Amino acid sequence: MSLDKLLVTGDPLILFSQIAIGLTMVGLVALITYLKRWKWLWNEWFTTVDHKKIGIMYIISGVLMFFRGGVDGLLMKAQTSRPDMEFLDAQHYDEIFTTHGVIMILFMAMPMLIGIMNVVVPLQIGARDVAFPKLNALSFWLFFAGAMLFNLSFVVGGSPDAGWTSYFPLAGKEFTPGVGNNYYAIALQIAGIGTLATGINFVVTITKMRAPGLKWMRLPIFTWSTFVTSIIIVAAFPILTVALAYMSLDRLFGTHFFTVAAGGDPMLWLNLFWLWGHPEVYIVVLPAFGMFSEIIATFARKNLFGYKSMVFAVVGIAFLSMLVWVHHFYTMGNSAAVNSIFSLTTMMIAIPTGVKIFNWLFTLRKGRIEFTNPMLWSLAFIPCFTIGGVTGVMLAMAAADYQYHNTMFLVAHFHYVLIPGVVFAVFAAVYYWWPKMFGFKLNEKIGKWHFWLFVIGFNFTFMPMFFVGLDGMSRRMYTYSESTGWGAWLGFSAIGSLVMAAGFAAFCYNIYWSFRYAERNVGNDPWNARTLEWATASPAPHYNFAKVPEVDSLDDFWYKKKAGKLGLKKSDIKPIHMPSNSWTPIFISVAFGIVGFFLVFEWFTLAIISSVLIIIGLIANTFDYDDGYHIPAEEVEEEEREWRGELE
Ligand code: HEM
Ligand SMILES: [Cu+2]
Repeated sequence: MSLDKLLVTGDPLILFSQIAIGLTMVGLVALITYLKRWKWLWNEWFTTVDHKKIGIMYIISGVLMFFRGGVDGLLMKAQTSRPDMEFLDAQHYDEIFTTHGVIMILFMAMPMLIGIMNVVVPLQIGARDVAFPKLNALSFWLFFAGAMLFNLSFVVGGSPDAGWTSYFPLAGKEFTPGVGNNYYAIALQIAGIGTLATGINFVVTITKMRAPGLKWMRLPIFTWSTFVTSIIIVAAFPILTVALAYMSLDRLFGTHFFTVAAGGDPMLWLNLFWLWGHPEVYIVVLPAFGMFSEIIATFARKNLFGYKSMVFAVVGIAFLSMLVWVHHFYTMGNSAAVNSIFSLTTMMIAIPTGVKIFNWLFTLRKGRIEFTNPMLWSLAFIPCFTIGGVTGVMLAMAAADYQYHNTMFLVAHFHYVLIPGVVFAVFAAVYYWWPKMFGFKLNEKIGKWHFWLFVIGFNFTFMPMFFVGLDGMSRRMYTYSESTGWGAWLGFSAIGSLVMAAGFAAFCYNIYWSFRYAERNVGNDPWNARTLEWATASPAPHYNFAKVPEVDSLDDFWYKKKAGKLGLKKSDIKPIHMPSNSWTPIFISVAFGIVGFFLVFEWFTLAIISSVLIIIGLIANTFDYDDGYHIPAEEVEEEEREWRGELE
């Protein structure tokens, strides 16, 4: 393949980005070398198996990907801001909504949420780490390799352009011949393996590693939602694995799983995709429910209303989420009976979700509400998400869906679910758990700017899309004429997206400001919270807890705090066993990335040769007999004294 085919050329926007990406890379390498930080990066981060650091790396990747996906969003909004706009052509618009959708769901929402689970869950259950720390590192690096491979498509070879759903026959070789959709098939596969491993890891961690006395019905609600989410991951991700494997076989090796003329069936892709895809939207939204529940209880200064019904609601939603996938294609020739059944199951999800909304409202009732940043995001979430939910029930009615199907109404609906349900939640969680990660709070004042700009911008952006959608504007439409009358709505919406972007900028500035100037030493429990992660120092020490806590009730930390029973006896401090760092996860994942790259370009000889690297990594891992090390008791004692003062 010649170089001009390999690199995407010809478009000034892309050329500019290529140069910018190149310069950033060179600059980063130079900066790290200049600061002599390579060794530190390798030892402290790249080879770490510590769940907190892995969580932080997930969150950083998520923020970067939010930037990329957000720029995609802004470009689309710019293109549709006026009738007959000539900013992006049709092909370019197709590529952008595809990468936007994929990146936002798989490379922004997923790492953000998995990152927060990683940081918080082991602390919330009083564990020293997850059940399989090295597998956890492998999960992260596989996700990261997949994300980088996917992003490479922007500059090398060309982006996928068949939508984040990549329906066949459009996504097949015949209609989408370039390498773009190969990137989709291979990069999602690599990242997906990582996610599946995360699911397994958290199911085992929460089942087996809870502190003594932490029975199921005493689990903090965020841990519950992580547990249920992990079960959905384990159930749903293998379906994506199979679907992508078929896609790869069709595209790379000429099989015909999805070609009608050769005995295949494109409906097979649709069914497999949404059998994974619908549970996937619950995978990204259930952890958010858990986060909001913790935050609302903390800042209403009350225990969570209806804890048990919350647990049953999460389990109920998870169960139903597996039974609704056909609502994504009511219009594609199912019988009336099939459509009716899936209409019913879909509407049933509104019941447990409604239970949760009322539980949050009752938790707030008569609470002494403190309007901190995490709480503001939680309060904004409730009405915004309800708009998303109610429009979802509208779409659930099969007969009515014939009108809304594939219109901007749908696009507005799922952004009203995903932005409050994922992005608001992630912001709330980042503000809330930031002290546990870094030992200081983010600035509340800059946070208010972030909050108001983002929430107002969000509503301005997406509310008009309901109206143009009802007026018949179809989804993925890159241009429209003056006579439609949509210009004013969409112009307004485009301005809204800029306001939202300003909110995101305020968030980034807040991180910068707080790293430089925020007050340190905020103590172990800066929010006066209720769950176990606040029982240890901020930032949490490497070993999490000097002595594994014992739990006697729901909100145990809260009651022991009130009773002054959180002291640590010197005699309780013993040497602590910890797992060692490992280079194999990052090595294996980079190898996966390289093999993936060759597969994308269908350079099979190179792919086979480089897959030797994966095997070397696996063999090295098998012969790794290192079973960890002990932190001496004196070291633990010293670290505990630092924040507790005297020990008992
Ligand atoms: C940050 C602000 C955002 C803006 C301005 C934005 C804007 C848009 C626009 C204009 C479209 C395409 C509409 C069309 O022509 O069909 C779109 C599609 C989409 N967005 Fe967003 N969006 C944002 C955030 C998000 C987030 C946070 C998520 C998910 C967590 C998300 C997921 C999607 C998906 C899955 C699609 C469908 C892509 C496809 O049709 O294949 N977006 N977005
Ligand atoms: Cu669905």
